[in-house]
Amino acid sequence: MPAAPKVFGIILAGGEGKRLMPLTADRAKPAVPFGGQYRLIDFAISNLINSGLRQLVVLTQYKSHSLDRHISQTWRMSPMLGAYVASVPAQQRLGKRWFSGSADAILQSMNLIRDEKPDIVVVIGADHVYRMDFKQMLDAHIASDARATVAGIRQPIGLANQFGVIDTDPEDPTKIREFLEKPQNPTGLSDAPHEVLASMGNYIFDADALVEAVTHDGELPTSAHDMGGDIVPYFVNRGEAAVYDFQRNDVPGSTPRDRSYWRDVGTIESFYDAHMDLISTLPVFNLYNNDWPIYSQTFNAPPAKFVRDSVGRIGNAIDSIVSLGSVLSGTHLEHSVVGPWALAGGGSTITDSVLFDSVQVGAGARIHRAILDKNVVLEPGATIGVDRDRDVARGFTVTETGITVVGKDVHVHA
Ligand code: ADQ
Repeated sequence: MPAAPKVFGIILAGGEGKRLMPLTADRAKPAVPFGGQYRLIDFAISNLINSGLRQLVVLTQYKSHSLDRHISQTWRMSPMLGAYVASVPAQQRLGKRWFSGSADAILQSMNLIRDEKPDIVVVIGADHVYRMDFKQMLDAHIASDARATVAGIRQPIGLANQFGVIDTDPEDPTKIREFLEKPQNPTGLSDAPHEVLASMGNYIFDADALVEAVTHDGELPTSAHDMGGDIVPYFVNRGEAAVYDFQRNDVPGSTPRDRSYWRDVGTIESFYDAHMDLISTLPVFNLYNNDWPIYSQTFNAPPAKFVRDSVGRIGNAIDSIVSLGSVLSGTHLEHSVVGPWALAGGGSTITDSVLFDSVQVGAGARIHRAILDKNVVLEPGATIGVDRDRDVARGFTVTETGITVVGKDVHVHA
């Protein structure tokens, strides 16, 4: 490995995100808005840019229009300086088929690796909320003799069936002895039986080893061509896989509370909970850490404004984030995240909720424990999240824990 290896980043952004429906009805999961002004993919890209990577491709496939637009508008870098974030759609380079899995997405994009000739390839997912200094993981990978390194984090054993579960070698705890993708009956850790070591879906490979692995995998008719299900086990079986302990990672400016914060926001519940993490008084995930900025699209919008309504009613706002362009008139806003360009009328109440861009809340309307997608309009006096049965009867998604989700462009009658 050269003293200053050339590192290339691949962001896998082609997943459907079925469990986030209806928020993914019209957009790829990495393009789902988060925290008012961000999209989920901004966390992955910000982490890589802050870690010093400058050549990044985003592999897209499913409903990628809004994701492509976001990447081209947000992540312009100078190709003249050799720095770029390029969105690469599935191109059917190996015949008339879309990507059949995340490893196939890499196989079909092999021309990018050939063109750049990197020494190391970082492959990460695009649908987690976290801060991570990949430089620290790169240093660990280079210092080891592994050809593949998987980032790992402890998670409750009850969630093991959503993750790849890592079993390390007792003699050398950096070495992966066994890797089971989404096991039904996992064994807990010896020092913490109620936890497993989960793969974060972030990998570092020696470039030649990755090319070999995905090429070999592409020839196997029975493979699902999945990074977690097939490529990681390939390296584990050859004794060439290491684990990088994310809990060791420490980005500048993090606090003891948000250090090692990582959330898989694959379900409505976890997506909602991650929003609530942003707005607690001492945030569990701190958006105000300028030492490790999370970048997003900058757009021209006036500051958020809080005024009384036309008949002089006074509103208030607490424990909330309100994005640019929003005007709240005589609204009671509590424990909520409000996206750009919201308009809320007199006497309206918004509590424990998440609003994407351009939501309009009529006078006297009430929103509680709900997620409202872009352009949702509530007529004056309309309610969401107040009567579960009525929400279900109106065709809205209501989760087991009672979060109501209203899809894009829906007009909610009183
Ligand atoms: P999952 O998230 O279930 O588990 P997957 O659905 O393959 O795995 O998604 C991983 C990433 O790849 C996502 O960013 C997704 O958008 C992207 N992706 C999926 N299919 C793709 C395709 N055809 N083309 C391009 N991109 C695609 C994975 C690992 C587990 C690990 C969890 C951590 O398999 O081992 O524990 O991530 O969340």
